[in-house]
Amino acid sequence: MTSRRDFFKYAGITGGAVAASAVSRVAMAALPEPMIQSSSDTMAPLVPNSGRPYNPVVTLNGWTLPWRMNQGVKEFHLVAEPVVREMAPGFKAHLWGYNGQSPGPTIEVVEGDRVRIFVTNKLPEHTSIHWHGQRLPNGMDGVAGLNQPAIQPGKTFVYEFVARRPGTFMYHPHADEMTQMAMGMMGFWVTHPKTKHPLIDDVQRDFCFLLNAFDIDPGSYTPKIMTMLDFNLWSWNSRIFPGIDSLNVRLNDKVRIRVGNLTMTNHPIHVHGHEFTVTGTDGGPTPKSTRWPEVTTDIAVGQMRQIEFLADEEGDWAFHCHKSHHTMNAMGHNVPTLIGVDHRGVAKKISNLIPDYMVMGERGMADMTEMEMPIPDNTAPMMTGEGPFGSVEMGGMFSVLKVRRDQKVADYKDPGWFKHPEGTVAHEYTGPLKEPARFKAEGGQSMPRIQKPTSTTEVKVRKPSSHNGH
Ligand SMILES: [Cu+2]
Repeated sequence: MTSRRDFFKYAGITGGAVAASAVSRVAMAALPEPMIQSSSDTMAPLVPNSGRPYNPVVTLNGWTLPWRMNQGVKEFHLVAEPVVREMAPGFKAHLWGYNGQSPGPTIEVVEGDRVRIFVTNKLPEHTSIHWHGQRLPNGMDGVAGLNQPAIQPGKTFVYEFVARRPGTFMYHPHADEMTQMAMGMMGFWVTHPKTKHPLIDDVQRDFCFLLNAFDIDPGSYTPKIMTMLDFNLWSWNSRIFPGIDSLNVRLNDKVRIRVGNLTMTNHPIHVHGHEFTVTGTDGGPTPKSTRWPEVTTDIAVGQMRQIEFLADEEGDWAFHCHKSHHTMNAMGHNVPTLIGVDHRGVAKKISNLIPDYMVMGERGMADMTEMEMPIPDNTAPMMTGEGPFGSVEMGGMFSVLKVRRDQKVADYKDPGWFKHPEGTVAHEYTGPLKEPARFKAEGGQSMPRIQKPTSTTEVKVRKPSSHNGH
């Protein structure tokens, strides 16, 4: 892999926008040079330097694939290959993806563009790509066996179609799908409108990411591909909190976030401090009459949702999946609830036998974030992330929407933690505490009983054997 990377010299890829329209010297202009991304950072939006103009998206912890124009056709080159993805600092996974990363690069085109995509298969098994949601000729739909022969290892296929309708799409294999999606093969696709569209508003910030999930045992690198539902890593673009970059916007920006779900369960995606509307699905922009305010929207398996809101409240706002076990990282979850159980004495005895033994959960699980428990190498902590007030106690599908008055136009840099105005942070109360006024059975503020019970009813317990013979 290293020699191939050296060979292609991916100049200009690190730390910012990538030069578009690269033409390979070695491929004699037959194929667009495959751009490879080695970083899992959020790359700056790729402002188009050829074709129709548009306001580009920002892929969370990802990037947009440069293209070249070839006689009016936008040409892209995707390489399906094994990749190493840093899912969070200190935790790397051996996945499959496209052009160096999982997910693959975002493809951005304009409504009406003729698009040609070369797909080179460097996986050890056959693959194909399905262009989820697109209107296209049936033979370009990418279902191996049904619409085309599978792309064998070492082969390159060409897909070509016109991006007929604007909106939010994704791509993924339709060959040995369970394995290939469990390994991280997927990518985002955005088709921008050609002209002003009555149902598509201009926005100042346009983010996109895919929901995905992996089952990687603590201390190992490769996902278990036979897992159907019980995944242990819930990720956005194959990143887990605190590895997911924040969404940094300027106060009063109109913000669009596009999300696609390629996991095997639904995710109620929730934003704090603002209300949004769902303005589009993978079926296209939604009619205005169907839009209502929400703070959470459920994204079902195989669905895409586009949410929009005015970022008019300054601060660091949590943005996450509302399933609480999806904001945790790999853990053993066959753990009994031990809240209220006093372990003193027992722990000492056990630690004589097992030196690393630790007590978990007698006051809830928050203690876990403060404990220095030995964990295997290459394992993400279960709940972590240092915030300005301590541990955020989160993992998985969690990030922060940072709304700042002084964030510059089109600047996506992390502004750091929010500086709260004086007197606007919840704080400890140190004054006198009154006895809480507890409810009385009678004579309180509740409706009085109509009549006093004349007798008390007790539950009668019968032995199972006494059921016989009646
Ligand atoms: Cu979720």
